[in-house]
Amino acid sequence: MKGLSPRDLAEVGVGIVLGNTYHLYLRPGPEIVREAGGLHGFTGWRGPMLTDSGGYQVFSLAGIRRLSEEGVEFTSVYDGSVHAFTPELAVRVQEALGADVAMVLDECPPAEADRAYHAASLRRTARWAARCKKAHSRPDQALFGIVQGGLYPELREESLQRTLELDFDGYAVGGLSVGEPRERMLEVLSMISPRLPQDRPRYFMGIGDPVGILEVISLGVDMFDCVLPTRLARHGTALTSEGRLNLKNARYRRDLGPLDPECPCEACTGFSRAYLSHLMRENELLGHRLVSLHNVCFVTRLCREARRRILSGTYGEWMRDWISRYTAARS
Ligand code: PRF
Ligand code: ZN
Repeated sequence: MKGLSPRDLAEVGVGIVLGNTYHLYLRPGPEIVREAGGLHGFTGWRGPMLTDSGGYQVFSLAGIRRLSEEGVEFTSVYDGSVHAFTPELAVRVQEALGADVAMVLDECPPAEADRAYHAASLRRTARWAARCKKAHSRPDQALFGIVQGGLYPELREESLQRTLELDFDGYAVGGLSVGEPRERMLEVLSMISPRLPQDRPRYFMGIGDPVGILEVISLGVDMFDCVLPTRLARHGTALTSEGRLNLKNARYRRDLGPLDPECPCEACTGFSRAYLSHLMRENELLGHRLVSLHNVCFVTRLCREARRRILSGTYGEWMRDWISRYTAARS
């Protein structure tokens, strides 16, 4: 987590941390992590961890690449060196990293890919998923499958069936939140989600804005991940119950009130908006850290409240009110 220590994360109640196979494979390399006792030993975060397979990063970050039945060849974002991932290697690396949950190697096709591309891609992803499952050997690590198929209901259906057949410990929905309209995303999710087994976690890959989080939860999603809370923070944007607040805005330069009066985090209880605004304008590390801590605290509290509302049977109503407050224009 950029800028935050395991103690920070524990303090705001974070439940799980994600690591990226792509980045950790390139630097520092899986052997160094394994020798340190896996990601838990290496990072000092003792709570649950998940690693994404590297599939998404290869397709979203890499320059030149070659895609074949065997796997995917890509260039490092760090030094341009050429590497290749196969399903077997993605599993071997994730076993060395030692997170509690590993993901299959998949292809997340670009938003503009056509139907024929998606059809061929999801079938290859399904064959890769079978190879991942076969290669996976750590009984103390869960392995999740990933449903692809773009925005095509019949392709999602095919991907869903092929993924379910392989019997994973949990199921992710990939290939969404890649630039398509929200309604389309929710339509596809609402068709997949009810068909996923009740007793396995459902993971929506790559969503982190508060409204999106609440919407996918309403469709049965249990887990999600995104860099958004910390990335926004480094640009001076705080998440609050009344929407996004840009601390670099001139109106906060003399605002001695707390960032978010409802938030118990260190940024909100120990500092004023004026000081945080100053830190952000000066690009100070402390500003990045405090706003990152706040945004992670905000999302974590939101999820805790969502869980409470689900249990008390008031989720739908609460979500509608919450979203209208969050999206009403800041005065
Ligand atoms: N696949 C993997 N990781 C992902 C995605 C995916 O499709 C997405 C798509 N939103 C985010 N992260 N492996
Ligand atoms: Zn806060």
